[in-house]
Amino acid sequence: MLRLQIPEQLVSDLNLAAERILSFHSTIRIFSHHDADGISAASILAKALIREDREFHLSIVGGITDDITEWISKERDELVVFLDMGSGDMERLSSLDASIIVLDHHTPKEPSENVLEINAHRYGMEGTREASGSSMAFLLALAINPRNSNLAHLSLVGSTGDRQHVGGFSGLNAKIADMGEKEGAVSSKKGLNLRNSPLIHALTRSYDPFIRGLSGREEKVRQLLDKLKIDGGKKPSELDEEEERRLGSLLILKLLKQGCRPDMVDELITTRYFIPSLGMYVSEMADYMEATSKRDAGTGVAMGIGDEEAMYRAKEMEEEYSEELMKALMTLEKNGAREMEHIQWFWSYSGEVASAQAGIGMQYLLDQEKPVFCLTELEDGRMKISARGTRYLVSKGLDLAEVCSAASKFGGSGGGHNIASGCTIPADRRKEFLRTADEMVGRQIRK
Ligand SMILES: [Mn+2]
Repeated sequence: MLRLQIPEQLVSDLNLAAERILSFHSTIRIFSHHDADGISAASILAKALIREDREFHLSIVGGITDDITEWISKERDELVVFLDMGSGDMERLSSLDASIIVLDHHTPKEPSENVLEINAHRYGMEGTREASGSSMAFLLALAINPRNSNLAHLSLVGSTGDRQHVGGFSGLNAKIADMGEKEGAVSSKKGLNLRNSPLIHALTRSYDPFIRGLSGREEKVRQLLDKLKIDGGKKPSELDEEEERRLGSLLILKLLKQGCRPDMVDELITTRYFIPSLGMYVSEMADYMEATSKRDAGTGVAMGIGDEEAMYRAKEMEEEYSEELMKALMTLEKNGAREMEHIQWFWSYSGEVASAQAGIGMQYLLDQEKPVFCLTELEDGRMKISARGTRYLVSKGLDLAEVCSAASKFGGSGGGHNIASGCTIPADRRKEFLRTADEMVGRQIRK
């Protein structure tokens, strides 16, 4: 534990949580968030508990709803752990008659005496960038048993799912990456940020980075590789230095031309973490996790725990998911977003890929001076909104968690991180909400 050099208060809170878990001899109830980070966090804790021969009941959920709190009361769950969520619902959780542990990295609200809340922000860490739900779960796993250090790769998978790898891991994530390398759970090397499949496929299916006029278009990719005299059957890791340089410089040029910010362009050639035991990159596994979060979260957890068959199923899900996402991104590439004074927004027609479409669109396709709001209509008359900014906009004062929290004024609810946040509102309040968001962002960025 101390090998990681984390604040003493955090160590003692983690030890307290670990003690509560290890001294509890009935079924532990776990709820985790249904995204790549939440599923990775769940796999880490599940694996740690399996190793201790403990019983648990795990659910992957979208958020803490009344159904969940009622369920906990009805089932008389005595020990409940929330992963990658909970800090936004402290009031609701503190009224429950159970021992509750929250491991989170979202912007915290008021603390509660009844809940053991271990939130990265409360220990001087920048939870948006330096620590994910998975890093917090990994710390707990270490407190449960130091041998869980060999799960470090899952922690990095979760952090990557929350896009904390952009610009290189920092803070707690960097410490975990170091530990993972020492343990042999990961190895790192600088290289092109593409999937490790034949270049024709890797470039055609590349959405992060999304390269205008190239991503999603196999014929264009072929032409480009012919021009560069590079064999499209080679994987990125098989390129010699000269080929990598030739391809890399051309892609960098394209990204600059399409208006990407330099920090995003730098991401094209970056430190890549490989998981030797699984034969895949951390970023690939994060993509698999993301796909399972949309299709079958149980498969993601099983993959995280180490089920080989689940890994194949997750790979299939990722193929389908990335195809859907590519279509959505190409639509955004063609149509762009609608501009307001301080924000931009667009409709997404696929709820499954909407948040990824917003995040990637923001980074590679849209106006870099305004955050984007992506709107999806839900079946029940409500509307889901995903808001995404950039680090550059956050450095100018943008706080999308504050903006999305304003959904409560319109009969909705929301919150999240300064750079990425979400909310749901009644569909008929859309215009009012967007107007309010536009004003709020204008005020934040002017400050
Ligand atoms: Mn998270």
